[in-house]
Amino acid sequence: MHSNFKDLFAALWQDYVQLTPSAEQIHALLGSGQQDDVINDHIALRTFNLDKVGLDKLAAHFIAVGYKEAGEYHFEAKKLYAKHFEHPDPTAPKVFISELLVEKCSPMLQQAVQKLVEQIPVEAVTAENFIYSGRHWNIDQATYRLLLEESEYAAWMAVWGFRANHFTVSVNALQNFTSLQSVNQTLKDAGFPLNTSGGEIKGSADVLLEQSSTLADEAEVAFTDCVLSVPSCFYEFALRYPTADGSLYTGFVAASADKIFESTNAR
Ligand code: OOG
Ligand code: NI
Repeated sequence: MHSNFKDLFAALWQDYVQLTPSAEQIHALLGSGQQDDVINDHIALRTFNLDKVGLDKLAAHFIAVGYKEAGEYHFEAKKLYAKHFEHPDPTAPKVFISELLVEKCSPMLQQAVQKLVEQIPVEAVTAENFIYSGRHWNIDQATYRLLLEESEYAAWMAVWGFRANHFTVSVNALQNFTSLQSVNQTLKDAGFPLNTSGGEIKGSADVLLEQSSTLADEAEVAFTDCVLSVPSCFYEFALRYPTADGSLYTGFVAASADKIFESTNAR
């Protein structure tokens, strides 16, 4: 396990940018260049709710560096459950971890996912690098396509495994932008396609959180029988509003998160 959150996030970022070259370009585009004003609001990870690798197994790596559970979320249609975690140090990014409720899926999906998870060595799950270790299994194209028909989330997990599926820029901390609209316009002008599911901006001042995200980059993946280009990871942008006591809202909004998940759908 890492000894502090900074080391952990540095390792997660290094893994993430390898699959998400647009993130480094966008980081440079939004930053003022005068100071390091591109701050991470949160990151997100995904998993399957099987005992070996459930949400709590991923969370343990964050709890070990001081994170505490701070909220939970249900996504009935997508068959997902999620929790978010916060750290006493306000400069630590929040962490959103979701899991696919495998038992609610078809027997075909259950079998396919069990076959993948069986291939993970038990000790891998508690190893220091687990949450940026990617996948620990082989998969063929036919299995990927079967999963994709039923659950985009399952198919993404089957290809990419354990790693940050996005980082999120805190729009509040940016020097050159004050609105999410202006961030989005700058991204579109520079040619980065946005996730438009539920509108470009999810949420509002009323729910104390506005979010937008790019559509995931595409990266080449080696299946056992071919190489395909598939959606990898995306970049998100969050603007938080103050609560009654004046401090910024720190939670997530399920209706918005439901649409953010779709940032890894095929273009
Ligand atoms: C997480 C989607 C939810 C948010 O900020 O609401 C989310 C995911 O795509 O795994 O990140
Ligand atoms: Ni997010």
